[in-house]
Amino acid sequence: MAALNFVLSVSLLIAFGIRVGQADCPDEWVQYQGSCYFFVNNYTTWHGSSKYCQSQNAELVAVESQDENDFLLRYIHRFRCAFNSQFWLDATDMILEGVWEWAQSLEALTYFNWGPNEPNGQLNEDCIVVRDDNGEWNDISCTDRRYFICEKKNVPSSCVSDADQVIG
Ligand SMILES: [Ca+2]
Ligand SMILES: [Ca+2]
Repeated sequence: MAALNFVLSVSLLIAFGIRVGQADCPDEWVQYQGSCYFFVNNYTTWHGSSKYCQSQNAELVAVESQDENDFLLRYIHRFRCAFNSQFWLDATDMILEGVWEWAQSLEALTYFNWGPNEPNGQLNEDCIVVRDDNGEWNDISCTDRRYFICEKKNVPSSCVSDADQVIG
């Protein structure tokens, strides 16, 4: 009996462990390393993009590593026909020129992927887009229109949504 209990506990732990590791993304969102991403097929300003993401309980994408930049670029290339354009990031230097922060957290950027001679916009270019062809970044005017990607960070695991279903 004790042995059976042990086997059951281990099985439950393994099942639980596997489920905890999985993120649960809404339909049409893509999961990558603890975040869900939504590639929005809508061409608008940085503020408009940011507002839209917030309406989805998300933020404009914060790209914090080469890994994440590479993932986004791979995805953009897969859907090249739908998204033949650059994408807004959540970063801005509108508060203090030359000091780039993520708008959502106000944390300073630690990873950059500037293209050659960027950023070059000074006070006229306070928002960042990622290029769809090579993933390099460019500062441009926040009132320009571009496509964008929303990101939900630290999304709840499947077991949480399962629990919700049981309670609900
Ligand atoms: Ca600027
Ligand atoms: Ca620029």
